[in-house]
Amino acid sequence: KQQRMAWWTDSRFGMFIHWGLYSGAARHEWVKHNEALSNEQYQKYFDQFNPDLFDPTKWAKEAKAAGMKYAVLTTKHHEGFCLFDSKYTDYKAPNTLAKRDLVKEYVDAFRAQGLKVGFYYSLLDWHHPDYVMDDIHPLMQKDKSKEHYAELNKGRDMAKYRQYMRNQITELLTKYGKIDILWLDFSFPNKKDPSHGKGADDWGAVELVKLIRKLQPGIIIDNRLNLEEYKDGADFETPEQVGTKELEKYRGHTWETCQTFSGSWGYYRDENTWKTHRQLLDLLITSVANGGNLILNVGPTARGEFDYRANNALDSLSYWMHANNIS
Ligand code: FUL
Repeated sequence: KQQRMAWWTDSRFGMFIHWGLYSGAARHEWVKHNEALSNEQYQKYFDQFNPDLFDPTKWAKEAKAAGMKYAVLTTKHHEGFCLFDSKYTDYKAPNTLAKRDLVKEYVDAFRAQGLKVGFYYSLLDWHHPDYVMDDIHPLMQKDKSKEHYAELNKGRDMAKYRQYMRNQITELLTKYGKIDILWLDFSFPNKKDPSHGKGADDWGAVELVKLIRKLQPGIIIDNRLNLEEYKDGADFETPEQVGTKELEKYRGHTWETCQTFSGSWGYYRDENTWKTHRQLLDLLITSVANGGNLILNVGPTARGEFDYRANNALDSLSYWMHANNIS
């Protein structure tokens, strides 16, 4: 384990990229849940998805200039839409106006800049017809009664969904060369009520990890399968949006804190809570000082661009790296 983690521990700083149909709604990657939208209501973001400004080389150069050494892109977020060309679904970028596999272009561009390449893959799926709905599913938001739960889930089969995940993860880990990180998201620990949310067993987590390690022996995996017993299942902890003062709690662990510029992970046009450049630097410095990594998130627009506020933030980090002779 220590061997496969060496490059990562040394890297300290990475870029998270949350990009999907929700980028078009431009008001949080959980918009389907937050507004209890049906598949029909959500369809317009698929029909209109047209990333005409997508230039992953530009993204990769910005990440590199800011001192980041690796990136993790949402190949599929909770909404279920796939940025890659999967045999197992029609709900994917090649079937939108993008007409192509966007993951492939990301991989090629970031690798060409010398950055390590990671995939985020959501365990939750709010679009798949076999995914058993729970309390946090968009369609459960208006009525959380047992009757509604039973009615919505008639005919749904998690075993089929588990197979779908295995198939897609196999595609991701066999079609794009060496993948450095797999960031699976997420499980509820100690889940008691199956209608509440899902945990390791629902994902078939032990089998999944074996498959992943077989396909990509050098890959590192986050801890969000929440496998309490099986030690091979998690390489690093993932404290999310924690303040700088809390980070010392993780000393001595292997960890990466994931943080946003403004609160949401997906592009949120009207969010006015952007961290100052000084706050971002504080985050980076305290993460490293406490022995961890920082993965800072950018939520590109649906057209495929970084927002000007994200560009400014990255520029300020880049300036700091340059001024301090860090490359
Ligand atoms: C969370 C997700 O629900 C968020 O949307 C985001 O992807 C974050 C990194 O992990 O659990």
